[in-house]
Amino acid sequence: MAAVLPAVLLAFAVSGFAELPDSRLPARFRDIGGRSGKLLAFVETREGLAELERAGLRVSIEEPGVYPFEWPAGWPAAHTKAGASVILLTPFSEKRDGRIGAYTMGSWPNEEGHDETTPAAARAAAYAAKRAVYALPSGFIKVAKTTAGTRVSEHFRLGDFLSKGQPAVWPKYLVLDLRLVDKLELMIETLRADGHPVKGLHVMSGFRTPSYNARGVGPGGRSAISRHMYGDSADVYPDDDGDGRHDDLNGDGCVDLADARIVADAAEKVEVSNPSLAGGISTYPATAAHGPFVHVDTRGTRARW
Ligand SMILES: [Ca+2]
Ligand SMILES: [Ca+2]
Repeated sequence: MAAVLPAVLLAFAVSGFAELPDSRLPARFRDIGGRSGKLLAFVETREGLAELERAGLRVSIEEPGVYPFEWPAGWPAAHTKAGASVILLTPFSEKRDGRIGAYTMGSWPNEEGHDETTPAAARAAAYAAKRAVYALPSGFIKVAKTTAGTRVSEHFRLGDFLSKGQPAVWPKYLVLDLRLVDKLELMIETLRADGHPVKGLHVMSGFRTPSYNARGVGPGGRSAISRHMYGDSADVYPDDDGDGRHDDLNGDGCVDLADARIVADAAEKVEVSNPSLAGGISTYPATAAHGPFVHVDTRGTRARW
């Protein structure tokens, strides 16, 4: 049974917008839209919402989930986005024995009680334990069938980033760093500016649950400590012609790494202009299973392989 989503009203408890308390708002909230200006969602923990309330906003969200966002009257037009959403994360602690409800998540290699005992998992755990960028997610975006189509930015929806697997299980749970979405939006913009008027980028793989990722770990396969489990990675390609493979961007009649390099170059340019979105960029050739694609992430430091 599809429940009607309650509208959310964030209203200033203070009077007069002449002195809009922008400066009292947490920085992430003042940065609406991200670097691209195209983000359409806020992802908050319960503590984050409490912080907004302390800044003078009234928030009427009780349950974790995805809600339409109503802009307070008087909010500067430059900040407002039609169709934006506010997302309250499901706390990480809701995951028990590797599951949240009927959804299987597994456990992160650096999570206490991780049950993998392979040498690869042990090495991954040791590596991640020393690095803050591998901190466990603060929570999960609960995605119902009815909210999978929710836009997180101009060109991307929540459903684009869901882990593969468990097709019949709803709700699903997602880890998604909006800085990744911001980077993808800037890549689209850059490709267009460079003479490749792509409609968007297809996300071949976004978030991977640790249990899904673990199935592909091995020589030539996935990393045991893949950034995809931390929600800031996507494997993408432009697919305006909808054939399920990378488009022939350079128009030479074949689809290969040269086309993927055009997308990777766009990501490089985005990083030069936006150091805060630095991370991994790599092109991958076609195999029997898929066409060429580009991996991008926003791990915070430059990585190439
Ligand atoms: Ca194509
Ligand atoms: Ca080509």
